Amino acid sequence: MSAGAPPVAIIMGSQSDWATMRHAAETLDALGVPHDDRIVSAHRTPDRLFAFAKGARDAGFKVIIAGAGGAAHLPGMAAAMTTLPVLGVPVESKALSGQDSLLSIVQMPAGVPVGTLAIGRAGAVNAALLAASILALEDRALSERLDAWRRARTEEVAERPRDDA
Ligand code: RP5
Repeated sequence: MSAGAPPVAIIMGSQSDWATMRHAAETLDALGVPHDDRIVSAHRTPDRLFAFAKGARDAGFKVIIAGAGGAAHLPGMAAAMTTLPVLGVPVESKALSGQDSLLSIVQMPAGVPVGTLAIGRAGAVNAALLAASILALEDRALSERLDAWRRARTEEVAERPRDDA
């Protein structure tokens, strides 16, 4: 298999997860990190998940960001089939506000790690930042873009609150 994939794969259990996971994609875009975004459902497309996770390293991916909601098996199942770093994003569910997603993703047994982020948008953004940090270990230019991104966030914070904000 060729190693031509971008460094980050963003996978999600459903089209409905994209509203959350697009924040990971946009953050990677802002940092100049290419990514491949795919719907890969642990429940509805298990063969697709198997093929993706088993082939991810040979395809050239370096980090996997996996978002899912409810009975959110996707990150854990992906981690079961690859030793690439897997960052899990709990998508906010209607029934339990994402607490089901969070607990499904975070409570992995010892031996199969999933780096679990916060529920929803914050988790998606931070998963992208962590993925970039991992890649920046061996990419000085990306490390400098990450520093600049963080500086820009700091500079956005006003000294005093405004009435019209
Ligand atoms: C999970 O079920 C998906 O990750 C999604 O968050 C949730 C609901 O999926 P849909 O019914 O919207 O396709 O597998």
